[in-house]
Amino acid sequence: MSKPQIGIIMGSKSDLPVMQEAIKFLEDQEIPHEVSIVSAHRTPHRMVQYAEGARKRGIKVIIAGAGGAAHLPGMVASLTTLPVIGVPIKSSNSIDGWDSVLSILQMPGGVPVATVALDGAKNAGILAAQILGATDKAIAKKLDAYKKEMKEKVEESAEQVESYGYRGNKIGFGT
Ligand code: RP5
Repeated sequence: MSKPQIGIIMGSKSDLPVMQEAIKFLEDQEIPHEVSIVSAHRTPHRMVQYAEGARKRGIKVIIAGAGGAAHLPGMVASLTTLPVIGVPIKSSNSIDGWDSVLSILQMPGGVPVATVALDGAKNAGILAAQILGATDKAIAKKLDAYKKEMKEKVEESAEQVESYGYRGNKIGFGT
C-alpha cells in the first residue's frame, strides 16, 4: 500500500476492538492508512508530536478514538488544521458512553471535531474516505461502488422479506 493518507489513533490499546471497524473499512477499500496509540493524558508530548507532524508526513485526515474523559480528538484538532473525526468509545472508564460522546462533541467554536456515533468507528472510516474522495477520483469511485453494494443488499433483503409472505401491507412502489 502507498503512503498513508489517513491517520487512525486511539487513546489506548483497549480501544482497538472498536477502532478495528474503521481500519477494516479502509483495508477493504485499499485506502492507505496508518494506525497508532496516542494518549492525550498518558503521552501528551507524543500527542503534540503526532498532531503537529501529521500533515508533513502526508496525512490528510485524522481519525481519533477515545473513551471516558475523551480529550484526544479535541486536543489533536487544536494542534492541526487537518480535519479530525472523533470516535467516542464506551470504555472501561466510561459511565455510560455519554461522557465520551459529550467530551468529543461539545467543542468550543473555532476547533471543530466531526463526531460520529458512540463506537461508530466504521462511519469514521467512511467519512475519512469521503473527505479524500472529494478530490481523489479513484477513492470516489470506490465509495460509489460501496454505496451501490449497500443499496443492493437492502433491496435483496426487501425481496426476501416480501417473499416470506409478509404481504399484508406490501409496500408496492407504483402499485
Ligand atoms: C481513554 O481511557 C482511552 O481512550 C480508553 O478509551 C480509556 C481506557 O483506557 P485503558 O485504561 O483501557 O488503557 O483515555
